[in-house]
Amino acid sequence: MTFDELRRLYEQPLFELIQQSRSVHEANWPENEVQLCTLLSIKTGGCSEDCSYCAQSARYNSGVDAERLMTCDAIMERARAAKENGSTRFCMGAAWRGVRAGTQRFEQVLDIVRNVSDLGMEVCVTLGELGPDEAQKLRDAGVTAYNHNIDTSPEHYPNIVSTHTFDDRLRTIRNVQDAGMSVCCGGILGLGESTDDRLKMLEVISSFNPQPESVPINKLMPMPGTPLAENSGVDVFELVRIIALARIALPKAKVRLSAGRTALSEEGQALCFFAGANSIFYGDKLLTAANPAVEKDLNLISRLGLSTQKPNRHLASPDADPDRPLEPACASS
Ligand code: SAM
Ligand code: DTB
Ligand code: SF4
Repeated sequence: MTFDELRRLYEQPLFELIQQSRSVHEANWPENEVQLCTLLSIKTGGCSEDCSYCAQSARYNSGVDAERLMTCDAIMERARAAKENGSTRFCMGAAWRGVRAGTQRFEQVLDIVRNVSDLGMEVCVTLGELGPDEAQKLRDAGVTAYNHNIDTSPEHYPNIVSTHTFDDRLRTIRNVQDAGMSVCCGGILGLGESTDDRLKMLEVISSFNPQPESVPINKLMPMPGTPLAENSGVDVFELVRIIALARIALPKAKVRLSAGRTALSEEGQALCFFAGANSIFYGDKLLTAANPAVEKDLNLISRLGLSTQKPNRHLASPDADPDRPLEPACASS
């Protein structure tokens, strides 16, 4: 969808915009389901990059210490618990600039992915920059979706990050698509961007071919010690408008109401679901920051008469090898 089309939609009164996004939503997602995705930071902190919103950058005194990559066994324990709690997607994040094939840590990640993939949930990872080779190996190991956000408009991006470029992000996304993984790509509201920046971000995301399978919309959680620690919040109706636009511009994508729900009322979240959001991160913690409690989320979903998404076996492991046992042990155990 072009910038001008997005702008025209955006300029309508809120209720008209929501009416349109609701009808796109009903046509494409008649089930009234919310997908529950569990997020786990498998490698926290100490990142070389300078993303000015991120508590995991080694450049800021955010109080988040650098940790080592979690063991495969510890990750499997969390993945099994996530499945038992009703998650249909397990997303693993690492605070790295990127990964390189042939390194020990990449081999460890592949082992982790193979194991998690055999649990039958969708497997998403976000590990930073990927080349074509790394993308292919991740896909072969069982990754269903790769999260790589463009975060904001191409114009605003250099104000937020200096250690890599917007084009670097696009290149990784291309590599992910060429390898046959789904793309999960969204952004953050509250980085000091203008409305036009938000619309340009959606213009870029909706122009991907194929369109992303999921679009996380994060609301900045201002992290102490980062350059954006004092940024002011995002108006809830602005958030709802961007969700509505994402729903219209990407009718088949999961629109994920992502970071920042702890600062949103239940009514605000309900409006986001009504406007087109159909997925959340589920569990008391995001990567380093807080998320609403599991019971609170289940309670809200139930009071709204929504249901939680059933597992999608088709997406669960695109290349699962029928000869491999369902749950092999981690290589290191
Ligand atoms: N290092 C990888 C990368 O940059 O793609 C993966 C991890 S990174 C933390 C994943 C995404 O989390 C970022 O692209 C950003 O959209 C989101 N994020 C990080 N910190 C945030 C914050 N303080 N508030 C809202 N979203 C945040
Ligand atoms: C995404 O767009 N949001 C998630 C996930 N992808 C990896 C991360 C949110 C991070 C929030 C800040 C934190 O926990 O440090
Ligand atoms: Fe590193 Fe990702 Fe955080 Fe940027 S957003 S500092 S690349 S972990």
